[in-house]
Amino acid sequence: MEFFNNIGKIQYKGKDSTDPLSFKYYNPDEIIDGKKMRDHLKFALSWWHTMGGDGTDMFGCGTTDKTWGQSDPAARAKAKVDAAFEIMQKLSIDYFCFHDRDLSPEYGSLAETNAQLDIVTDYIKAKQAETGAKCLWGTAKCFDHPRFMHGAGTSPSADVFAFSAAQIKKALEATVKLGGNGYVFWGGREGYETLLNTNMGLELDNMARLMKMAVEYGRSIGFNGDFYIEPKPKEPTKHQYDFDTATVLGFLRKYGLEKDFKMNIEANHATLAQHTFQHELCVARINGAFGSIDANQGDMLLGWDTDQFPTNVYDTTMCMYEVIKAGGFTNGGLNFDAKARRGSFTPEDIFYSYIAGIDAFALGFKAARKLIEDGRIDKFIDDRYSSWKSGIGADIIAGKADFAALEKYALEKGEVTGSLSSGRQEMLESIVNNVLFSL
Ligand code: XUL
Ligand code: CO
Repeated sequence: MEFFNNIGKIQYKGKDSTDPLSFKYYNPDEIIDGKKMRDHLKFALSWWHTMGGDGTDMFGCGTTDKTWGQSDPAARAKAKVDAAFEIMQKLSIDYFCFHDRDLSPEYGSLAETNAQLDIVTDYIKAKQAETGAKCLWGTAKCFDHPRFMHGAGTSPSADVFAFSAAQIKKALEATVKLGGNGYVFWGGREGYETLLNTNMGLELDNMARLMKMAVEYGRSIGFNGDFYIEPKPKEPTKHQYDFDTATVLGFLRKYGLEKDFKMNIEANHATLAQHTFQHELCVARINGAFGSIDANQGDMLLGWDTDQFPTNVYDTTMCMYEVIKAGGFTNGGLNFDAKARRGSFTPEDIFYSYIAGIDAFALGFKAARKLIEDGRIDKFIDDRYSSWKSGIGADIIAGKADFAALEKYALEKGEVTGSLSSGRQEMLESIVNNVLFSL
């Protein structure tokens, strides 16, 4: 059955096209640097927002029908698969990401829930064989059901911890079954509201225990991909443990998890942590922890996780600049953890919003490549640090200068003002505009 029969396969029509149902910048099969654009960008559909998100918010019910014509949960789960594969195929999206419960809901018992999930993953696996669609990553929804009200791995209840472990075990199996190259831990309710009722030390130790078990089990069933942590500073809890990339790196290193885990950086989470998206990507990159991206954007005037489709080309450019500097995606990709606004409620809006996000990243990719090719920014940075290449700078880096030697140097030198140069921020920002607007 076709769900979107008034929409055909979205074609690349170039930047002069005014057809809203066409790509202006994303030409999936265009070869750039010996690789198709689709393989550079590795776009993924998010099963939760796209297949399940109906516009419900805390002030009102859904505005769009995501029942896919079925009232029975098992039949709906199957219809969702059909609709998801149709959307991916029509938008030339090669990957999808899922929470276990997005694919198939909870039933009466964990055993029944698992058995129903198997039926759905069998069905997806068959559709993958037919279409070639791939799984970017999977995860477990250990934050929705009331049992997770105080967290999953960080719950004060050992029973909840055990239940979470069982759920993650199954979600890992589903990820491996669907060929996923990533498995995500997003903190969900792993955080706290008040220290008056919280043993933070035990909660963090337990979170690490859960992750260690996931790594051991995952590797034992043939999961060779990356585990990811997705940092987020707040929402739903006041203080999420995985605040930002730097915090998460400290956690991973304390518990010896840094070899198996990389970052899944989400744009809107970065801005909630008062960082730019690029900052989070850069921290991940320089620590060898860059993994994957949840592509979206927030609204600076709102300050919560609005998960909007990304359209800000300046941000997508600086994002792709970091991705290129990190050597491109390996196991990761660009997952649209994004939803159309509640008022954008028709089936076409799914397509308009993905086209907007995809084109914004295609443009960002092209702009980032030009920025690097142009070379002015890189050369400026290189020159700015030239004092580290010879003389006292080279001695410091080589470990040849201690405090006594540096004091002698400074005393002989007197003042340093003469060797300071301008940071030229405004000039550099104007170079970025120059590159962006001459694409
Ligand atoms: C929540 C969020 C999640 C994760 C997966 O803010 O981003 O959807 O990406 O659990
Ligand atoms: Co996310």
